[in-house]
Amino acid sequence: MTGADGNTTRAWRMDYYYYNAPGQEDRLVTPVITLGGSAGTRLNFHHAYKPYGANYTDGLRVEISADCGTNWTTLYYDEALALGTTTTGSSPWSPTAANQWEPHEIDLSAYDGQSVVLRFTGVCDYGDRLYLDNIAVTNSGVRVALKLMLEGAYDSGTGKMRDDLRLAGLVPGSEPYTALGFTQAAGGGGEVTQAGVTSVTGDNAVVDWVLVELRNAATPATIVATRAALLQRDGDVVAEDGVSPVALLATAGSYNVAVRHRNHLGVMTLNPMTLGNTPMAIDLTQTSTSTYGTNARKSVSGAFPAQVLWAGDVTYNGQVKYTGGGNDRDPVLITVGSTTPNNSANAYSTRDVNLNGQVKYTGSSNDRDPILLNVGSATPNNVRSEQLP
Ligand SMILES: [Ca+2]
Ligand SMILES: [Ca+2]
Ligand SMILES: [Ca+2]
Repeated sequence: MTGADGNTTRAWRMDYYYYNAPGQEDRLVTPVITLGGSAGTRLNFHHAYKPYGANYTDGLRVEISADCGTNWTTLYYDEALALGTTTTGSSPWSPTAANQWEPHEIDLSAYDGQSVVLRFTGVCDYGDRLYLDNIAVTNSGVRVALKLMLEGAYDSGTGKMRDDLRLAGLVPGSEPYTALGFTQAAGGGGEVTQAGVTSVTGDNAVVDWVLVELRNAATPATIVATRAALLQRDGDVVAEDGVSPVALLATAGSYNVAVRHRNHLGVMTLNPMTLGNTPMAIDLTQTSTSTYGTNARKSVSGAFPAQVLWAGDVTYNGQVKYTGGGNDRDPVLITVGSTTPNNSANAYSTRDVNLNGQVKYTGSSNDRDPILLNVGSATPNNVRSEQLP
């Protein structure tokens, strides 16, 4: 037969001309497809069908399931004359020209980041032959393979971050940034971890959520697209499946890439980068990766020296501040109790500066000292500002 590109092709066929079992449904079901690391996902396919008449209601239904087949949502359904792609040709029919195929493009953006199953169901009514071809699921996002270290969790003796939050079962299944008031754009926000992701141990264990941003190259204060993502112990920033590079919903082009954290100062690449569907590696732990502003990252020495994001912005207002109004120290004390400064509280909180799952004001591994350290121990009234436009 002739395919949608005008060349000879082979295709899925339901032979309703010879198949006399009205109401019978036959299905083509895909394996589980992960849309982790996919943005602006599209389903494309072609179908071809010559109606036998209005009374022969052969049908085609396309459905999607985000829960492994328990519930299905219809993406497309047509039958009889409406399903037809031609009126010419004899029965039993097969396509003889490219224009006898109808192209479909269905927006699956609502399923970005999830795992889905698709199924194509032919509904028999003893009419004429139905054909299906060129099924494709595509990721139309811009992709980045980011790497970064958060000071609060970083161990320069091992070159990895601690995953204390995960070990304590504190990493939330849904991204925390929307609720904290961070700006979202182009479909960012509402990301949810796929099943089992926070059970992974070792170098790829989840440390916390971060927020990735694409900034307009000409006016980098403008946030074009965002995506909340997961940070692994070895610094890789990955999508909701815990594996894939992050995809953002934007057209291929030039962007500055910024990354934010709920109690660390965010950073942005100094130079715009040409981004597309092939993941662009951006390693923010390296001095050689230039960042916007002055001292945007902290240099940590040790067996594994690295550039890390500054810890201590408990109030996530873009400033690390130890004294005076709106400082980052008082909220830590308030959490443990103003009259009980030696207490501690187990929580997933921006007041847990060192990301160990515990808010603590005094004693070893407290969350107050790192704030002072980052404004300068001898200059407690200083303020350290986030270097973002
Ligand atoms: Ca990794
Ligand atoms: Ca602050
Ligand atoms: Ca802590």
